[in-house]
Amino acid sequence: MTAPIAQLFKERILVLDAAMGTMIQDAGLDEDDFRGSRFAGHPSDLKGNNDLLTLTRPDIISEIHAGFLDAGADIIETNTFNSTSISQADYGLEDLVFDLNFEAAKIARAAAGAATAKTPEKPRFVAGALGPTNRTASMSPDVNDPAFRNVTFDELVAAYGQSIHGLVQGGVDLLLVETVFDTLNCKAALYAIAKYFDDHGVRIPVMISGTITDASGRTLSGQTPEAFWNSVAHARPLAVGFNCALGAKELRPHIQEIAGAAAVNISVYPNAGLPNEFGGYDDTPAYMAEHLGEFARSGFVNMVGGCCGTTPDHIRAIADAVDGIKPRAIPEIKPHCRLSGLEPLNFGDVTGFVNVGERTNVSGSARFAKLIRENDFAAALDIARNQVINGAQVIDVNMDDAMLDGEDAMRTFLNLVAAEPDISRVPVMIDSSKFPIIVAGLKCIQGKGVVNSISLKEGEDAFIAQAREVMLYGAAVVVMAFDEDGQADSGERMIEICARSYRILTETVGFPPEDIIFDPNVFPIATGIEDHNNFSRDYIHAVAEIKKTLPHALTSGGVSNMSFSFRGNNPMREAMHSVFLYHAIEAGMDMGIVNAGQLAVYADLPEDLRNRIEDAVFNRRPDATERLLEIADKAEGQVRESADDLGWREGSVGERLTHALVKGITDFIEEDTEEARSQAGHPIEVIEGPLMDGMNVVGDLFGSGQMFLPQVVKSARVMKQAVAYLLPFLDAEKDAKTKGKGKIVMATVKGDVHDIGKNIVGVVLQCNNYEIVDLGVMVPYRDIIDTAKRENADIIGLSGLITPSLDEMCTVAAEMKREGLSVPLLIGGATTSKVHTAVKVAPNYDAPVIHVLD
Ligand code: THG
Repeated sequence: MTAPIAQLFKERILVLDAAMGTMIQDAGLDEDDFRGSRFAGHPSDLKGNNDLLTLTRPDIISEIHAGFLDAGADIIETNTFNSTSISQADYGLEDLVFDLNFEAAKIARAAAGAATAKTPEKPRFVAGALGPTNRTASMSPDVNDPAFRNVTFDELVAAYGQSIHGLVQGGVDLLLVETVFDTLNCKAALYAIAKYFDDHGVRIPVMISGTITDASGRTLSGQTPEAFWNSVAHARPLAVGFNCALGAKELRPHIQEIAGAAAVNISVYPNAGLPNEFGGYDDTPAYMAEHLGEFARSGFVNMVGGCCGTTPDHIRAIADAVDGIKPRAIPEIKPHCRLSGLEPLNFGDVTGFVNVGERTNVSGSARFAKLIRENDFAAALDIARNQVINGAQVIDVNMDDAMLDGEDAMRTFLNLVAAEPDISRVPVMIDSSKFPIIVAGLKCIQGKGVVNSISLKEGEDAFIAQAREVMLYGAAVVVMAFDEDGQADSGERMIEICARSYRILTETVGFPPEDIIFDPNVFPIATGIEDHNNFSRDYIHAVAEIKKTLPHALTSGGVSNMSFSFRGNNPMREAMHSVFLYHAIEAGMDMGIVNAGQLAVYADLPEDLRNRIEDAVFNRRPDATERLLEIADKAEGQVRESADDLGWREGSVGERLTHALVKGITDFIEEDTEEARSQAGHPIEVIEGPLMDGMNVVGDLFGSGQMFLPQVVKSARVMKQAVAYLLPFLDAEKDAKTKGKGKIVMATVKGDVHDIGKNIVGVVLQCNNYEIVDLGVMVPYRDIIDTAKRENADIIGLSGLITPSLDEMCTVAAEMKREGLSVPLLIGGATTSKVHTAVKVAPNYDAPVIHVLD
């Protein structure tokens, strides 16, 4: 049955109430009001404990509710923002938690009932407010100990559980987890809610509201709006959005971002502006209503209201402003796996292969194991950081070692990772064969991570129980092809076990299919044991079959396993990985655990070596293993050739530059660039000629799946160094010229950090006498538009490498139109295309929108 409130959301934009705190402050109460007779003898001060008024001055709380309802609120919030044992501990009142929540719900219920009775055509609802508490689960309060936490996930779950019990018993219509500073606190609340619903056989709608704390556009714990959504979407809330901290105007881009990502109702209840010097709030009802009215007309919102500094007058004006405007239509968003660290990682149609860094694994890296055993966490973090720098899009963390307390090591390491934004940017894959270690890890990550792994090895009951638990934390899951009879070692068994797991997960557990990642088992080949010869072939075949028959499920595997028999011969192993990956990705492999810093380029492998590896991967001839062994030593040399042997130095300067770009070699880049420059008429010709030619080769190899992101990152570094070398020459030339041809504002759009292409374009344009204002990376549209206006720009150029940037470019275009700009808009970057520019970007803007290649 659809809850009545869910039905109402389809009909109109709903209005939430305003800030209880502001109203209580205005009532000018003193210590005695807070104490009442019940707490007259309480040992500590109670003034300021607003939630206590529920028990001591219910008349005031009831009156405030009535004021909001009278102003037009459809939903009022219970006076329970701080009614958790954690927050009440400040006053020594943690034993009151049930009463506070229960009574607050009853007061609100009575007020809402009275209002509904007066106007039955406008039913009113009560939202049970669950505040963030005054502690954060993913940040350390101690600067000297970043792994320290003053509240744990379990403590939060227990505390929220008590509050939820009181609220539900008191009769709230829905629960609102609000003012979320730290998504891990929120995930604990969502866990407690789901558990409560299961244990008590009840189910009421849940709404979630995060807080963007400042101009960074992130939550206090560092997540972007979309990453926040990905972390909480598993609760399937009736609505999600933002409240508090910012005013309506400042919240606009963040609401817009989450509205674009979430296929649920969107809510917003801002403060009455940013606090002034006296801590007061200045946005008037008319001003706030104007902005929220505009949100409604722009199709961003389904529910509006007010937070700090807002009053019944604000609500009245807001209700008026949205009256009669159609609620935002819930967009259709394809079911793709959507992970997050501080930033989102969405598997879409075009994201391509995702590589997971394997190095933070005590059983997969002797060095990492040693560091963890010796408690050298700083150096262990460097390993994680290097993987991300080298292009790992997820990091696999494994602490399975007989000599370690795995749970403790997992907790410490993940808590430390959380304090490093350049690592925690990416999602975490929690890798363990011991479920308690996995759970310990899940309690430490605010993002949406991946559990690696569960399987049917202990039977269906354990599998189902573990899958249910994973779902409560909102993680995706790797399922190994493993059942009661052992690990699948034939293509048939791989497919059969994955299909059975899929059925149980989707039908019995209700696990979202897009969050299931199958690992059919990557085993070593060329071991000399005949039974092993089909392992890679079977894996590749199983991947193709899974992609074909199990809708939305993803596939993965531990790539380095397949080359174990060549341990010690890294060049050989890298060559094998590259051949294996090339074919597995072609078959549909979505992600793989790899050494992101060490991937050979398929197209670059010596042909003989590549053929022999292919023979082994596909078990194409009985002597395939022998023929690999035959050249193993030579392969080491053959492959090393590209690294050590300087044969490639014999080629033309263009060939050398291309080789350096494809291989990511910086050793000779300045010398070669200088040679090219001395031959060219103008230094810009080096960029436009040989360097661009080389990058085009990289682009083609990437496009055809023969190079991977980590390698492209290396190529980009080489390019950057070459351009940096040329810059002084370019500057010297430029100074000699006269006044510019025009001014171009350029930026990599919000959500994207890639700028090497854009920087090169900037250099080329400057050399052609354009004045460039480069705003850098991750630039919000506000800054782009403001700068273009201030600088009187002739053109705006947007750049981006990753798929989400495409949507952001549409947003920038629409905002440019809204702001009345009329300068041409250039669209460039790897994922952009002529078609997307024409079909998706251009319709948002009236002046010319032009797709540019380089
Ligand atoms: N499937 C899933 N998870 C997995 C695997 C899998 N997790 C672990 C593993 N397999 C993937 N990770 C690694 C990590 C390292 C190596 C192999 C797989 C590796 N390490 C070098 C070695 O052992 O020779 C270590 C060298 C060193 O000490 O640095 O090969 O299949 N779901």
